[in-house]
Amino acid sequence: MFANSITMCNFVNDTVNQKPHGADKANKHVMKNILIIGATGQIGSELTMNLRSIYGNGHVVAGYIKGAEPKGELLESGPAEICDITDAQNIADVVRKYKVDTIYNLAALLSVVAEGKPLLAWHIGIGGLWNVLEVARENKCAVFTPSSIGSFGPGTPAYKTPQDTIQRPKTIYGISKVTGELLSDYYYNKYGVDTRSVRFPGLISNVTPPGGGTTDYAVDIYYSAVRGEKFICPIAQGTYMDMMYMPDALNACVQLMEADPTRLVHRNSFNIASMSFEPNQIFEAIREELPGFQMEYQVDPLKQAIASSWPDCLDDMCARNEWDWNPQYDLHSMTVDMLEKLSARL
Ligand code: AKB
Repeated sequence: MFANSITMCNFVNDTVNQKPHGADKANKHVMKNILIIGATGQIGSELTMNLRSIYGNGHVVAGYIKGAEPKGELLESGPAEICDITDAQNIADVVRKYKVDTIYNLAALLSVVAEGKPLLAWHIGIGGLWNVLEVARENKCAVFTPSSIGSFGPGTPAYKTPQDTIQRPKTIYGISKVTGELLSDYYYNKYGVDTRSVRFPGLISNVTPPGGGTTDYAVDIYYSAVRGEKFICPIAQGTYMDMMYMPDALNACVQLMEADPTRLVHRNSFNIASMSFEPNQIFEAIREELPGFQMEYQVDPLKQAIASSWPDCLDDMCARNEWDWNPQYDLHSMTVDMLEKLSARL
């Protein structure tokens, strides 16, 4: 399967030192027609609607795979196409049909699921990325591919993790994220493909729940609180991780792709941060709004091992300096909004 998806790509035999073709090196990239691969996932479902509200419904194509078809507003508000990241020809066809200039590559298995299916995680994360980058090179598209706090490992400085530092993750998720960062930089340096990326923390949203991540507890806890249930926490007290509310994450996706390329010293991938907390702190933040809420710890060994290998909090000064990253939500304001939106919906 992996070999197939690679041989479908049409590689160019360039030398290592060839200069980028440069289309995006000096000029500001303008997003006109956008393809989102993985449009029905946790980030994709909200990013698609967000981009449609900015660039116009007809200019944002929701790419999905069989079994994860868009529904409701996502389906009705704009174009949708099957777009399987493991099939380079399929991606190229959609890109040409809609004259796509920007691809958001959001197809991935999250950290816990990836540990159970390492080959599939690599096949989607790296084989798929390679397909996207080749199609982007041939069609002069810009590409956004998220990395993660999972790209760091136990040897990384855990507190205020610098932008450029040790990246020796222990999970296949992290290994594919680091490889993805390097491959994206390679395509920028060698071919001038306008690749950009952020290292997402755990993302918290009241719309589409995540599936199979280490940070999912910080979403699940709100659902338990609103349903009046006791929350069973799989992550140990004292385990700090960076987290972010989805509206800030969506802004990061748009802001970075619109950033002036002449200001970007880094590309793949930027540390971004807005809040860092451990389970007891989010529990207390919820209890301020819902005093009867209860939580008990039943630590999941796999999730805990992954969480313990990740940083406590990232230093995001490069993102702030190079493209004016400036998140709006902290733990309190996110908690108030999450509880209000979930209560209204559930
Ligand atoms: C996960 O937990 O796998 C993701 C991530 C931090 O990349 N949410």
